[in-house]
Amino acid sequence: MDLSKRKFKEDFKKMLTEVYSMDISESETTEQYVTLGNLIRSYSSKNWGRTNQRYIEKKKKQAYYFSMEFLLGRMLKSNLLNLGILDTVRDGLRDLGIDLEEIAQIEPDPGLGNGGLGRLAACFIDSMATSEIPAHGNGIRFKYGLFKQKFVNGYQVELPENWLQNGNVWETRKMHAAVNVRFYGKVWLEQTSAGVLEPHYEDTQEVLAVPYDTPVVGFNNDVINTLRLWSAEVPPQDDITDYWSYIHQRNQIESISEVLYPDDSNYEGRLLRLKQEYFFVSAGIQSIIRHYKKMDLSMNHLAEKVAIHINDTHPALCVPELMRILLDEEKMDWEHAWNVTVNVMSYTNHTIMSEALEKWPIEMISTLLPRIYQIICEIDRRFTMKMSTLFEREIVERTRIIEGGHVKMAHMAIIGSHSVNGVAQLHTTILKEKVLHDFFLVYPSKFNNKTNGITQRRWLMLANEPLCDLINRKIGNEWETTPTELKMLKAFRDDEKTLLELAQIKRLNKERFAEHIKKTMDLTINPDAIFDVQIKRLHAYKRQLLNLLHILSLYFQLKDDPQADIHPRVFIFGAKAAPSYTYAKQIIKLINSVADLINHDAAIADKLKIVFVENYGVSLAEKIIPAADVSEQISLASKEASGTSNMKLMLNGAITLATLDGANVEIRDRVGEKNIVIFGLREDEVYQYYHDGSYQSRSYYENNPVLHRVLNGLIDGTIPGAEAEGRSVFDSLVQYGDEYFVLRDFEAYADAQKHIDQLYRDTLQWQKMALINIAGAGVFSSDYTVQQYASQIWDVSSKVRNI
Ligand code: GPQ
Repeated sequence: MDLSKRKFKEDFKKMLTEVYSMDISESETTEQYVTLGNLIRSYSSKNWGRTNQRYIEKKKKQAYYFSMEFLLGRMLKSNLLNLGILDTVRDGLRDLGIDLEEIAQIEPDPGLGNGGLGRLAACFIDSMATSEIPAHGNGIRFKYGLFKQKFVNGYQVELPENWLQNGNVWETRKMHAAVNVRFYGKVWLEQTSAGVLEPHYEDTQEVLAVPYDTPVVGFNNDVINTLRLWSAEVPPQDDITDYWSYIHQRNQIESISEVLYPDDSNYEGRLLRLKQEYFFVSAGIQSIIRHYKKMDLSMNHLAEKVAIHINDTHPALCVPELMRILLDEEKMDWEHAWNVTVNVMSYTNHTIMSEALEKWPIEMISTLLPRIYQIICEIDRRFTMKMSTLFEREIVERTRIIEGGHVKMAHMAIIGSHSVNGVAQLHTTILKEKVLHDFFLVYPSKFNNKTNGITQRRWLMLANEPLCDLINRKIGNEWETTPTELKMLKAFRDDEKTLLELAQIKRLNKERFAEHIKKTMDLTINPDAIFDVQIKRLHAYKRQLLNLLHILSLYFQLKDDPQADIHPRVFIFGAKAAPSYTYAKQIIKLINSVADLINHDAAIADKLKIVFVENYGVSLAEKIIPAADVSEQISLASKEASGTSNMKLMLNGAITLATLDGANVEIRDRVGEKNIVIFGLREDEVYQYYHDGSYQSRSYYENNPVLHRVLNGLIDGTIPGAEAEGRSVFDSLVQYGDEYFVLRDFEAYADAQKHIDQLYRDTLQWQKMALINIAGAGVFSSDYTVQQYASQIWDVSSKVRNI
């Protein structure tokens, strides 16, 4: 948008008076933040309205991304950037004696997600608006986001994250768009005079779903889409007979949108979670249908105007819910309704880990959602009937929805969608050949790959301004809208001046991060050390343990030989563990205890340091990633569906140290083997081990002296304060089979780390690698990913840029 500095300053002062009756000298940062937020909203409101109007007038097909999680991160600077007024506002504020950075820090970081899955949804909505795709987010307005993590004596402690405490400047409550969602009760079908079956309900519980809309601003294009998050409330009642039972009922209802479940890649079969799933699914679909009806088209044409995306299985009830509306409310017959539903729905799978698969007990679904359960049964009946004529009995039994007393949500999502995608090439191949092979036989053409992506706006333009400036000086800014243009940087691969500038920027970012660590943790780290980063949820398959065992081996090496030729390292961890995930929490404690030991060992000095940041989340990631030299992507091959921190880190010039898992494979293909460090078992080797059952972790303990010493270190008192955790980890690795092949990959990992150490010593060579990584990161822009969803899955328009 066009905005002069003079106009901005006037507007800002005026808004401050309107909202707070204050002038600048009286105002504090909080007031300045709210004022700026309001101003941005008022700047965007015209285009928000216009975007919606345009969609309606042109009867555009629109896509709705249904996701339990949207891990947005702070929005102030991102909105300013996308509106094209970041510099103007920064300058204007400076004139007024206000520091934009300071204001930006005031904003709570909305943690409405656990990790990669939720962050992907946030990158996608940013990219959808930027790519001019008529597409919106649909989710839950959790009152409490993901817990705040504290370390107490090295243990993770969870505190509530009350992010709405001081209000939320970005959202608008839309009472007129509220809908009712029905739970519990009895349902029966009666034939009407017209001969159709009509459901009748008794004793249901009605919940009012109230939407809060947040603008999703496209980058420099006047497009503003909507993120609609639903809040659960009690429907208005004017005949409260029993006050206390009303209060009880109110609390119960409001608890639906109270808190995000903190489990990542893990199914926790609680009733409240099922309520949450149906709540935002039903509210979202009802509101889509309401909107569709304004176009005055027959329901038979719904799939020509609406696409609904099921992000993981959490919103899989979209399938029976749309069926319910088409059958019961729109009086469509089953075949037509089913045809419409399948054409509307598409589904993304995000993991092959079996513990993540949602299977709801029949008992629970049929009690909470009796009508939905009837419909699921009918979908299952028709599926098994049809498939029995085409496939072997075993295949039908393995693919049906209702089995063993449970409703299998992934099966429902696959059967009810026209598209099923994985999130990286390797992941999609494993789905087709292994995990979902039966379904691949049944529906080969439904399967497709959409490799994940990240938004270069948040993860480069905002997080790393110095690097962004350098890139713009070298190759111009076309990459901002056509990210593959970053490849032009390759022309500078042998240009010493550029490489030294790159080194200087990294050094600056590392100094900044070191200052932050000094301030927040009172820990001194040396910016000349290699900053080696592993930031992701704590999960056994991600193998933070492999990293830790290697750190211990370096520690022992330095204890034996203080002169050992090891380049100084700072190992940086950021990770939350699900509160009920005991093993993950033990690993957190162990890392913290090892950090204590090493960081306070005067003999080690600054040769080794461990920084485990508390409460890792989007805002911390924005500080860590620009300062990273090494990107740890060391999951057991086949287990990480894609990974996305790998993409953010390469975009910021970190060198990837990785197994051939998830999108690491595609990163290697982009940058070439010389510009990435690969180690460890490959996916086929892992499956071979599963097949022949020959893995004996104990033999690695017994036969590798370094590993032997390190593992003994876990149980011989070397690590004060973590005796129980050390024992538990030791046992899991040595006694109980080492499920994720940590010991098997240890030697290869240690060698790879040695290689990194050597490479880092040659600054120019290292920076050349970094430059090639940055230049190759463009394809991993979520702009391209969503453009592919738009054209290949949703069939909605977009402004496609050349890849
Ligand atoms: N992912 Cl199933 C999550 O973050 N949470 C989940 O519950 C599941 C998957 C991740 C997955 O582990 C990463 O490999 C992906 O990059 C990410 O989803 C986005 O697809």
